[in-house]
Amino acid sequence: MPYHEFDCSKCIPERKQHAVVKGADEDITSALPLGYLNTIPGTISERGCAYCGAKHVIGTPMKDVIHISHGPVGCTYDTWQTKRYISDNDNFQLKYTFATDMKEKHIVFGAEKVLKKNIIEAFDAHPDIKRMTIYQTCASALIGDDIAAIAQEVMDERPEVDIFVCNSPGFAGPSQSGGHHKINIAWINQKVGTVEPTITSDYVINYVGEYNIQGDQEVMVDYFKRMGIQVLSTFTGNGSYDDLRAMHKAHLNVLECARSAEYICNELRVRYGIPRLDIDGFGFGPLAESLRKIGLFFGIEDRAQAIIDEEIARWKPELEWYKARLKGKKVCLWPGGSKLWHWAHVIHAEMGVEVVSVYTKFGHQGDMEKGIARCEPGALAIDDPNELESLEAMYKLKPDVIFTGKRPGEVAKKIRVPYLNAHAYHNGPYKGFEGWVRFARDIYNAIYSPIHQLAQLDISQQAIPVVQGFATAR
Ligand code: CFM
Repeated sequence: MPYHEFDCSKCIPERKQHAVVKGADEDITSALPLGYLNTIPGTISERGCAYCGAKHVIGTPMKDVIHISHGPVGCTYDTWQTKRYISDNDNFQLKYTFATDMKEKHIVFGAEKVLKKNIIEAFDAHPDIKRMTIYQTCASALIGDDIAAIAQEVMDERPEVDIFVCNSPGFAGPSQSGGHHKINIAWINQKVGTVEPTITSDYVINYVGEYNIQGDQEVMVDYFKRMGIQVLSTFTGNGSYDDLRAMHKAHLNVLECARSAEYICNELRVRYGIPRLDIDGFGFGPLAESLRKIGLFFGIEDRAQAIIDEEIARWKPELEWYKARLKGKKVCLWPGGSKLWHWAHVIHAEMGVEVVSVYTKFGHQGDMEKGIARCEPGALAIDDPNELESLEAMYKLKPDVIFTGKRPGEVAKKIRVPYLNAHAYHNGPYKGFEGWVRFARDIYNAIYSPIHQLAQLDISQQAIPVVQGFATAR
């Protein structure tokens, strides 16, 4: 059923179809908001752009690479260090950011020369790094600089270096999701198959759609290694550029975030015959099932089961301690894409936390469908939300905590609703058995922190008219 009371839909009637409440006996599809469309003009969307999706979600977690943006400095600077994709390469990929710093004169006369100068300067400044990715931005795309030709010139002059070019300007899609697609396809077209790996196991995987947020990748890779599996590459968290050129030699693609990386898995299946296995590293149940599935594929279920038994025996009592204290608490689960369905059911099942709302900034309809299917009737689903809608939802639903990003999170704090960072985490990793307990601990700390008494946290005392006043004042 549509969420008719939304003030925002009074100003922008089209928004009505983007916010829907799951009814008691409706089939799921009738409770689906519209999704993955261009943002409606007049709403202030929380989405990122296609450049950001390509560079900051997928490209830059690669650890042994100089990542350059060919564009004005703001594209690079304003997106620098907004994520926490750590690496075991002394976090080189997080410490530095590179831009060609295009100015007005470059827009008029072209910026290919300045690009080449920057590529060479960057390599010379970091003599140990021989790999580079270059990202087109709106500015360099509009003037038509031929980045691939410049990259080839440098590779011809310096045979020891290798450069990947990603043409995904900000306008290449309605959101960051357009950029995910573009870089997936660009990587397989340009780089996969250009390095031959050393195979050391009978069980060889690529771990795909995993970005090592606060160490997620390292936790999961540890399980795979304990099963005797060789992880040829990780696309792309803590991933190495040359390992990712060898993806074509894996026996199996183990896919974590399908929203951002199913494209390359599907292409690896078509071009190289490598099967795709979707897994889920969040929550004891889904993770155990995932390890079993991988074990089953290779005929090593016993190894998977041994790890599951050991880890659950070790961590379950702690999870139960938190569950007893979190039971019945209400959360708005407001991430960007696939975390909405990775988390919805398992937060409820394993921590007792009730999901009263899901939203996705850029997820496709399938993501929302899976998310809503995993919520109880009455849950509010919002596609491509804006600040006003989030505020109204918090006043009406009165959640105990919300899981979202920094910007909407700060808005929540202003009305004294505690928030956890669903993107970069608070004290992650959150994947793995241990990680899931860390997540429960962060939720517990968010809800029970004594700071809320000092700040007189009581959303039930705060009236909705504040939001309506907000709307009318505009
Ligand atoms: Fe996949 Fe991600 Fe997500 Fe995503 Fe993202 Fe992210 Fe996210 Mo922030 S790749 S869709 S574009 S799981 S950056 S690591 S947390 S919005 S829900």
